[in-house]
Amino acid sequence: MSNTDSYQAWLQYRPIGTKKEEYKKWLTAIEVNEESQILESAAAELKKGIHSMLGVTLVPDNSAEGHIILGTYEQMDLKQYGISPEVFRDVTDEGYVLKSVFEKEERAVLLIGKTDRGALYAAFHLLRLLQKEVPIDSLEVVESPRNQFRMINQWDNMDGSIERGYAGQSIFYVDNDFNEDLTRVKDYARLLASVGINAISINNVNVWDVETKLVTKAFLPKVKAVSAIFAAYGIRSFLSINFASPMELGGLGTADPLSPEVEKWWKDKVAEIYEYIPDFGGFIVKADSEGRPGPFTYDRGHVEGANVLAKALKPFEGKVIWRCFVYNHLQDWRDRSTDRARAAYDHFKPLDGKFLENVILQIKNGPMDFQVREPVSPLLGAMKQTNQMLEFQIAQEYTGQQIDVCYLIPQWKEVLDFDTYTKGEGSTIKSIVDGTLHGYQYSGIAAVSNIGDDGNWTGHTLAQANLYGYGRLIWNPERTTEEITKDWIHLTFGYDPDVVDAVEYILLHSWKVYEKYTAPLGIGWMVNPNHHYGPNVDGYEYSKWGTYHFADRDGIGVDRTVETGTGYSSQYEEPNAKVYDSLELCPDELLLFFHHVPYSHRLKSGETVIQHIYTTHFEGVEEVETFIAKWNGIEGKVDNAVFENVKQRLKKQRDNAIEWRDQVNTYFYRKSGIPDQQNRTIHP
Ligand code: GCV
Repeated sequence: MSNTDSYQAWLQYRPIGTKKEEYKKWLTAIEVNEESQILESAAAELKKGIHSMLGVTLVPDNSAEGHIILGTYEQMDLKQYGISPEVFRDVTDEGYVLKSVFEKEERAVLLIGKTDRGALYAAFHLLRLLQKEVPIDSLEVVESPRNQFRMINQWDNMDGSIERGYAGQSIFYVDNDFNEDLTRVKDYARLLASVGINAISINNVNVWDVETKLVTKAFLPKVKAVSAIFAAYGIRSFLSINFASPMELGGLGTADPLSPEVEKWWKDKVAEIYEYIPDFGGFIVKADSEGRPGPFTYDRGHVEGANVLAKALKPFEGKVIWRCFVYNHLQDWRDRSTDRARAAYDHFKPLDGKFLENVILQIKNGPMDFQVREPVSPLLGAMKQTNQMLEFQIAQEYTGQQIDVCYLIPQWKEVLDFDTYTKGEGSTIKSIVDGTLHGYQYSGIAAVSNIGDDGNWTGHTLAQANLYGYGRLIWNPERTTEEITKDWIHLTFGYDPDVVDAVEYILLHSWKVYEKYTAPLGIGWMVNPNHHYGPNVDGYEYSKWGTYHFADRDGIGVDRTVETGTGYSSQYEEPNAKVYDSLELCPDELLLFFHHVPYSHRLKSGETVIQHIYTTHFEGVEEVETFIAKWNGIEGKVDNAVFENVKQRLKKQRDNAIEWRDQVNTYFYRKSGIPDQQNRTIHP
C-alpha cells in the first residue's frame, strides 16, 4: 500500500496469490441481466477489481465457461440454477443471493439482488471474498442488511471547511460553491457503497447563509449532479435545511410552521426539489439547538416543526430526519430541570405518537455529545410510536481528532448491544434501530463522516478503519469487532502476520487507552472549549458555579440520582434506573457520570477513585508507548509513506497523552491533596 494507494483505502484489489488460477476458471466473463445504472456500477466495480486482482478483463458473454451473472431476481431464471424463489421471500430489497454453480463443465457465479441495489452489494461481497482469497467453488450466501437507513452525515460547509473535520477540506465544496471536479465524490460513493451505506446528507446540519440556498435554483442543478453520482451507487441524497428558509429565501415575514403561507412555501419548495431530483431522500433538521432557528420562536414545538416539512415531503415519499440534539446551551444545567443529559428525553418523550409517519427522530448515542464514555441515551427506544434513528460520530471530535488513534467499533458495539428493557429483557438498541422491537416504519443509523480531501481520506490512515467498520457493523450488528477489524486489516494491508498482529493490537486497545489518559469513569468534558482538542480540566463550565465534573477539595462527579441529584437516572427503564441510581450497583466506568463521590471512594476494582485517576493516566501513556513499539516493529512491512503517516501521529499521540496525564493528575492532586500510592511523579 503506497501513499497514493492509501487513497484506495480498503479497495486495494492487490494481485491474487495462490488462488489466482483457480479464480480464473470462474471469472472470465460477465452477463448483466437488466439495464440499470446501479447494475452498471456493479459491473464496473467487478471489472475493475477483477482486472486488478487477476489481470483478467471480463468480457460481456453468457456462454463463456466461467462467468458472473449479475442482476435482479425477477429477471433471472432461478430454477435453471437450482435456486428456489422461496429463498428470496425473506430477502429484503437490498439483500441478495451469492451462489456458485458448477454443472456440466459450466461454472457460474450468480450475484442476484432482490433489487439492483442488492446486486451491487453482492458484487462488493464477491470482491471482498476474492481479496481474502477464500474458495469460491461452493458459495451459498443469503444476505439482507439489518438496518433500513444506513446513513452518513457530512458536516461540510460550502466555503470548503468541515465542522469537526480532521482530514483536510471538503471534497464537495470550495469557495461557496460545489467543486467542479467531482471525481472524489464518486470515489467516496464507491467506498461507501462497498460497506453498504445507502443514504447521505451532503451539507452540515448547521445551515448557514450560503447553504440555505442549496434548495434554490442557484444550486439545485449541482445538488442533482452530486445526487446522481451517489444514486448510481445506491445511495440516496438528503439536504440539511434551515428552518427559517421561508423567511430567508421566500421573503415571508414568518417561519411559523402553523402559518398557511409557510406550509405552502415548503410544499412548493419540496415539489421544486423533486423536479430536479426525483429520488431525493428528504431533509435533515437541526432546529432550536445551539442557536439554530426552529419552531420555538413561534411558541410551537418539535411536532409542528417536523410535521410541516413531513406533509410537504409525503407525496414524494421523502423523509424528515429531525435531530434530538436539543438542549439549552446558555443555561446553568445544574438546575435539576436543565441538566444537559436530561434534555433530549425531557423534550421529546412527551411527544411520542404525535409526529407524522415520515418523520424519523435522530438521537445521539449518548445523552451528552460523543464523549469517550457516556451511558446510552435513554430516549432511544423510549418512544414506541415514533420512528427513531441512532446517531454516531465517526469523526473523532472528542476522541483524538484523528491524530490520536481511537477505534470506535468496540464503543458502538456496546451501544448496539445495550439492553434498554423498554419491552422487557432483550430490548436492545440494535433491535430498536432495526425497527423490529417497536415495529417502526422507518429507522436505522446515521453517523457523522470522518473524511476530507487528505490523500488518505481520514488524515490518520488507521482512522479509515472507523469508516469501514461503521458500514460493516450497521449492515449486521451481530458481526464481531474482531471480525470487522481483521477484515479491514486484510483488505487494507494484506496478510503479513506481523502487520496484522500489530495493527490489530493497536486498534483493539485504542479506545480504552484513549479513555485512560483522558477522562476517567464517565466524567468527560475535560477538554479545551470550542475546538475540543487537548486537556483543559476546568475548560467546560456552563455556569459561574462550576464545571462539568463538579470536582472540589472533597470529591468529583455529577449527582444524577433521584434523591439528591438531577434525577436523570430515572429516565431509564428498570432495572437500569436502579443500577445507575445506586452507588453500589453503578458500573465503575460510569460512576462519575451518575454520582458525586469523595476521592477516597472505593471502586468495584478495589482502587480508590483518586488512585484510579492517577494509575489510568500513567498506564495510558505507557500503552501509547507500546503502540509505538508495535508500529515500529513493522517498519519495512507496510509502505513507507503509510508507515510515516502513522508513526508521526503516534508520536504526537504520545505527546498528547503525556500532556493529558500531567494536567489531569496534577489537577486532582492539587484538589485532593492525596499522593499517588506508588509515589510516581505527578507534577513534573
Ligand atoms: C454540527 C456538537 C459539536 C457541534 C455540532 C453539534 C451537533 O456540539 O461540537 O460542532 O454541530 O454537536 O451535533 O449539532
